[in-house]
Amino acid sequence: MARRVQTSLLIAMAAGAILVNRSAAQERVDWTTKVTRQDVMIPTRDGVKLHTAIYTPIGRREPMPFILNRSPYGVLSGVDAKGFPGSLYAFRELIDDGFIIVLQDILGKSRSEGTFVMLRPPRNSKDPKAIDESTDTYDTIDWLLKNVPNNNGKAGMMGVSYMGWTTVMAMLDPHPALKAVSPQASPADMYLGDDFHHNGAFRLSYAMEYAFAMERGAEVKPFEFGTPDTYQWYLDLGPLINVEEKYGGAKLPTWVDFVSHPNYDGFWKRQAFAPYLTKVTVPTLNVAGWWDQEDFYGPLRIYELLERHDTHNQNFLVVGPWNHGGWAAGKGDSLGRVSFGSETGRYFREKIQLPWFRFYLKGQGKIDLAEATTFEPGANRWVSHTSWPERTGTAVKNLYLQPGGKLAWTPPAPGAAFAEYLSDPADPVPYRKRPVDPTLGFGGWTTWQVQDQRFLTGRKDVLSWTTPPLDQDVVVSGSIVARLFASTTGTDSDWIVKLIDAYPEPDPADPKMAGYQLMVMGDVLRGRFHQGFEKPVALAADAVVPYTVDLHSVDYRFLKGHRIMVQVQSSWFPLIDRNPQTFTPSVFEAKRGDYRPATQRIYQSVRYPTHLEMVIGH
Ligand code: PG9
Repeated sequence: MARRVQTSLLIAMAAGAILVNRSAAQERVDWTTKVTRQDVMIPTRDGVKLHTAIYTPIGRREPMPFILNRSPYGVLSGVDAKGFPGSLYAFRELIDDGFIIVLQDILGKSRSEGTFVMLRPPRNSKDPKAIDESTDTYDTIDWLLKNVPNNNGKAGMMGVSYMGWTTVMAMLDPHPALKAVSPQASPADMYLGDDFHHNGAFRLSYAMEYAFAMERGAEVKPFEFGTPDTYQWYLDLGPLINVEEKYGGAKLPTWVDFVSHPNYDGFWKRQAFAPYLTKVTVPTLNVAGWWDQEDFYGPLRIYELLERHDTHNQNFLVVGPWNHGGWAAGKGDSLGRVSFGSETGRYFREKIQLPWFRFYLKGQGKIDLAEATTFEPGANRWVSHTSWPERTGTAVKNLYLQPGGKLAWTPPAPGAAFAEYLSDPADPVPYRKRPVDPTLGFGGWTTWQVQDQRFLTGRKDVLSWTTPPLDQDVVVSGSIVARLFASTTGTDSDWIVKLIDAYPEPDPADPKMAGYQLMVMGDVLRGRFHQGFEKPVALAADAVVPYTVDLHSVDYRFLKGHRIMVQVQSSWFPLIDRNPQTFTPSVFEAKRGDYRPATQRIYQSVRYPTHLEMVIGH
């Protein structure tokens, strides 16, 4: 019987931050009828033992392959009354098909021995004694092959987010039995585009709450705010130094790393995947969600890095209409108020993920997968591509900001050269509707990117430009970049650009969405880094500066009658820490008095034509 399962934070984290929408009705499974369970401590080459839970399908005679998932979140946290973890839901179809599921606590977490290091960088390969997540995985697979009865000698790996990241680590130096992997929403670069920073802007609420949750002990322990509105809490916090002075941030290695490495230095570069993904070692199914609130940059970057070396066509990409991990459980027929017309999560699990592992680990069926498969919201259909994001036969077009809050495909005619607003750090723009409940829970965080942007209507520090109602569908499909010309009266500034689908009002085709403003893509650039992320520079007050804000790639159909909207603002709080708007060598050193209002001008003139560059059409 289908019942609503109340999923706790811990279950979610154990499941790889599988953010099962609260509303998603799931079947409650009696795992005792499906799998046997064995808990073991697996020794690795340096003598450290890793806690591992092995779930073997019942009633199968044929030798079975393994699917390994390695987690920092405590694989046995959030178990049901019979002792089975909620994370098994993500493997439901694989269990039914006869795969042995292996969940492992990584080094230093939960029941495993050793010391945890956040995103431990790959070892020095010249040091024979060095270990990393890759060697731990190798040793684990070796042990499983020798000790678990009735295995077929093959292993696969999959996981979402941190477990996607441990999957990528396993690919760097794979065990010969590792035959297929699916890294899903794995971060690839924590400075440029994933959980902790975007384009040099510090993701305050996620980064702080995550560091506190992960580094105050071996088990996950969410930060206690003691207030329902964390927006107010972060505002009251004041300068970032107070995380150390008032809340003991200096005891958390990851917080210390944030403070010690405010720029894109060797620390972040060593942790990023770019230097390591120099060959495709194992067939790889990369998975991302258009509205992933944590790691959207990562999976696309991993795909791109591997693609450069994919001489045997083993590297694939799937992007669906999902939030972080939204494909891993539940139907995926909607996200927040937005409907997709079919069960996209189920489709992915049954028609893509299961056949993928069946083919590579059991030699059954065939792989009939396009190079890249994307779901196109608006049209609500899956589209196959021969490459992603750039494709032949498509045209790059510029969408220009125009005087009077208009948008057009032609450069601006003479008129008001700029539009301006006051950005005040004492009253930053909330990134989602207040109250902003804690990030690591099941509240607004999981769907904030599809929240109706009309909650900002009336704010004078959010500027909008809009096309007339479209007389035909516009498909934006590929890379998208904002070329912004802007000035500030301050000496540093954040620039946030959002591409929005403004639904018609009334909307007979979809009455519940009438007037809705759906963010299709948005991102931030910290102005100090406009010449490079390694070295911040103060902005010259009042000077018009060209900025490039990378909006990554989208595959989205703006329907006839809808309007395309672009918004620009200078804060997104507390997702991004407040830019003091006064240059200091590091934002972590900014004092209360450095946080000052600034007047921002966005240019829309013949000389300074701010525009979005996008690939139009299929
Ligand atoms: N987004 C999470 C994360 C991954 C890696 C490092 C830090 C955070 C996660 O969901 O696991």
